Amino acid sequence: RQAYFRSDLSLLLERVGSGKESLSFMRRRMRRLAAQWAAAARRLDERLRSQYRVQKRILVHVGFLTEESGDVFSPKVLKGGPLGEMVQWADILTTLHVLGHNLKISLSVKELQGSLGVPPGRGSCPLIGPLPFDLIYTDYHGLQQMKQHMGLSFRQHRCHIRVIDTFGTEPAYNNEEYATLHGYRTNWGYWNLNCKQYMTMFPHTPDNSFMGFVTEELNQTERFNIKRDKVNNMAVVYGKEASMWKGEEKLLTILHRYMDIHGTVYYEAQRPPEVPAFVRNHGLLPQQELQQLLRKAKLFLGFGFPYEGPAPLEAIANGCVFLQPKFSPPHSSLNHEFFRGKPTSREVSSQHPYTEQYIGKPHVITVDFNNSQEFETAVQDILKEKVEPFIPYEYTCEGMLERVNAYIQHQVRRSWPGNPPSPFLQLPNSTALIWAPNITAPACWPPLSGLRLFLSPEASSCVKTCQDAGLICEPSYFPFINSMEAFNGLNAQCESLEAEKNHVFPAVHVDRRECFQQKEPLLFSCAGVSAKHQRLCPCRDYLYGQVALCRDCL
Ligand code: U2F
Repeated sequence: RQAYFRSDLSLLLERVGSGKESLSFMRRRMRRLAAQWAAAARRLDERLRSQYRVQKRILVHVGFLTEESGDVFSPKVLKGGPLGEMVQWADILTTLHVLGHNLKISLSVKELQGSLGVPPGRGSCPLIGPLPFDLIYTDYHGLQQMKQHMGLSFRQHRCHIRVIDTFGTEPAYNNEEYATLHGYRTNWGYWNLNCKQYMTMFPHTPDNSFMGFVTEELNQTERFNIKRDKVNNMAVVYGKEASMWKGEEKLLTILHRYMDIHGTVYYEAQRPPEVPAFVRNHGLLPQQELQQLLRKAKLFLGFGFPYEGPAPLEAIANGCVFLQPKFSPPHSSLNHEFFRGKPTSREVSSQHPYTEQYIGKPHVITVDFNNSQEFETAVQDILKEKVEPFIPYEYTCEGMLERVNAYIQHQVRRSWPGNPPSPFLQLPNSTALIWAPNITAPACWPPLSGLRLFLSPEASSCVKTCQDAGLICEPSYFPFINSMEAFNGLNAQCESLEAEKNHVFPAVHVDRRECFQQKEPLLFSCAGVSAKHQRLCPCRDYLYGQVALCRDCL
């Protein structure tokens, strides 16, 4: 059956239900953004008219909101707890609904069992017959619950699962055997999925798929009003909990010399939060009122936590400059409590690396907050600068619909690792290789026409190598470049060739000129890095403002 765009959200709102603060928050968000989604759907529908889009049967099982997982988030919705996950799930559900798919929502293990056809009272009864869904979106909690309740059929059906995973999962952590043998085993990882099945909140590593969320867009009148009403010396501090402001009195005092400072810190009537007296604290605001505050403010100031949330994008979308601390050394699961145990070694270079790397100046200023002079100069510069509201296309409704639609229609098993041949062509005056255009490329998505192959410098990941070439690493291409031909084409001067399980392979040992192929397809990794190896890196182009998609991807 064909999928048709939907602009009416009432059926979705009904299905989400209420009864929990988290669900009410999500429904409020869906309602508020309804017109924006409808307009985006119209535009994308126009553009994709010629495409036949298959309607999929989709189960969405939101594990972290189930009572069985403890649901620690819902009671904190109105008390300054994390809302980023709720923002994202609301937007995922809306995207799937608007794209016209056949959606079932599950918020408890009982509903999950009902949806999967597991008879009640039979905890780990295997699914009988085929899976009644083409795709299942869940999170790590949900994955655990599914494994428990699908029994043996979990293995058989796991390629249909997509895991919403805020911070991402790297291949070395995902492969159980390798993680166990090499110290990458964490509480979350080792599910042996294809890493593209993990879908992140920001495009952290191309090893995973970038799911994202949306940011509220402005119409012409709102843009005009923002220009008219901006208060040049008004700052809002990022942080719903007083703990996020702790130890920052010195910087706040400096900022206060130049600007009026506002906050949205949650507090209980009898216990006002511990923020300096000169701060105007509004208490935790409904999302809509926070938007209004950001429309007036010139500066949105982060003190380092929370990491990688939606709020800086909202601030930038409303014409604020986001000022944030640089982390030196970067924070990661190796040196920071918050990331410890997360299945990634990614180095977080600032509070919000996405805004630092993909947006940058004049919207985002990243400085060393230990250097108060640097901080003060940044504030002075911001006061002088005029900044327009900005949203990267991938964080608009249209961008999210476009991306998720491409995943749903194209990201199928055949585009995932196998062992095909690899005919290459050297690009003139370049160190890169491309797929020979006269040779029929095997079916792959993203299409192989986008492939550019590089040999990384030593101690450089493929994420970095591709980035330095203005491209992005594409893990789906790894199986096509895991060959002697690829090494030869890049003039790697191999003394020998062996196949081993290692998350930096295919690669060349820098001293011994030994070349290594990858033996375990699940270990193909863009993120992997080794001081002793030069890696073979498959890169591709990407659309401006839509890093998940290549030029020929749509
Ligand atoms: C992130 O979670 P947070 O919820 O802490 O992220 P924020 O960026 O602070 O805010 C999320 C939403 O909260 C809203 C705001 C954002 O969309 O509009 N909000 C509000 O409604 N009222 C207010 O007064 C202030 C904010 C991240 F998203 C999670 O994935 C991480 O787990 C967490 C920790 O790093 O950070």
